[in-house]
Amino acid sequence: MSFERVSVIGLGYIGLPTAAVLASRGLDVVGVDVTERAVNTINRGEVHIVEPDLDIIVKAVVTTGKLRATRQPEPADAFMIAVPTPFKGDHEPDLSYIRAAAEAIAPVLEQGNLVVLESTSPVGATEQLSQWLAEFRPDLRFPHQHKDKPDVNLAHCPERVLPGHVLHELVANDRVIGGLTEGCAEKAKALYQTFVRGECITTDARTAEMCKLTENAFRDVNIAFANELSIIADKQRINVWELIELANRHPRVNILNPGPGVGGHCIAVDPWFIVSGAPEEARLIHTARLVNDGKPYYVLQKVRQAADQFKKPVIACLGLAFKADIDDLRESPAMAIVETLAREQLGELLIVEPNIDELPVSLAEAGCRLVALDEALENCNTLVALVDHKPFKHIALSRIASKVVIDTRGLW
Ligand code: SAJ
Repeated sequence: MSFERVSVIGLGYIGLPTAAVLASRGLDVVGVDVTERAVNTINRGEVHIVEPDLDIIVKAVVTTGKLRATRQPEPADAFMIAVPTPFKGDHEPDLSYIRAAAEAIAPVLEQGNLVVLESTSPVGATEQLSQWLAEFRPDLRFPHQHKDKPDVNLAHCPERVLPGHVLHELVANDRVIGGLTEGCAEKAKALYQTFVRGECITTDARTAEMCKLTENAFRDVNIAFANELSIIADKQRINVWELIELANRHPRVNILNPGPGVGGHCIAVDPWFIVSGAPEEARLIHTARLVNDGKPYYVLQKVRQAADQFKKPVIACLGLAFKADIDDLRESPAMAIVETLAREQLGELLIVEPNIDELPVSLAEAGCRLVALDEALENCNTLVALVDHKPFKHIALSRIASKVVIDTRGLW
């Protein structure tokens, strides 16, 4: 199967880099997004998200006319769906964005098309997508009904790129491609081989769905181990960083890093999809989520105890992002901690976040100040390290010796 025109539905952190890379390989790419601002920004050759080098490649492919954004889906050979899959209040997966994408592309689907679901999804979502498409287009044969020669081919190929390294990992990582039929998987493999240098391995859709969830749950469980260990070590008056460094000298031990909690929209979300699919069985995965979600409360308790020692606590909070050296504050445990401190009015809050120019409204309105690192170090009596951004690693120990320090990332 050859692909000349590909449509990417959802131009966010995954969709836009994917669209740009496909376009840079010479394919005609039509990006579709419901947000007018995103569409207009991209059509000017600019980007609405922060990711190293993405601006350069988007500018290049928009200038050559290989990438174009629109709000209205158009016919194409293949459709790649990269929309959010958040969870609802009860941690049940919310597939409404996938359903909306299905409804949007259904009118332009044609015989011979390929539809790939890239969004991280619970087991069964690709089949559900096939059912939705069939409802919208009863005139076409879909693979959940017709295993032999469906009119439209459907596969799941979960994204697995690390924010901050997306353009490299999009091309270099191996891809797991799960088809609703073997033919669907082979057709999707042909699409990915146009831009992936890693290996493209085919399987069925359910295994591919579970594979992505497994990768992120594996990391979550391992971080939970480190986070639990940090609390135990604290109680036993042991330095957890030294402890982990020593334990990791064993040839078969590799403990991850404790932190203030797990953030982002992947690791803290995807394990819940496993739990909701097998609530009785997923005991360890469920507990790991609770351990990681509980860590910010432990950090808060430490800060309260520290602030209690001062008549006028001046608390410097280093970092707001959900992890090091990015500007993404969404689902960030550091943000949650600082917001609670601000609400409780424990003292003066000095925030240092070198990757943003302005504090989020919730913090600005609560009277927090965004300051430079030097100013925070000069004026604070309590120092809380929440993110291991590069500039924080170079702080001279003599500058913090007289402060009460809560180092959640093992910076010093
Ligand atoms: N974290 C720790 N300790 C560690 C490692 C991470 O506390 O030792 C925290 C981070 O500070 C952050 C959170 O975990 O708050 C998640 O960060 P991350 O770097 O582990 O992962 P993400 O969310 O940026 O990206 C993950 C990646 N998945 C895996 O590494 C298995 C990425 O490959 C996926 O594509 C991405 O999720 C996704 O989109 O699903």
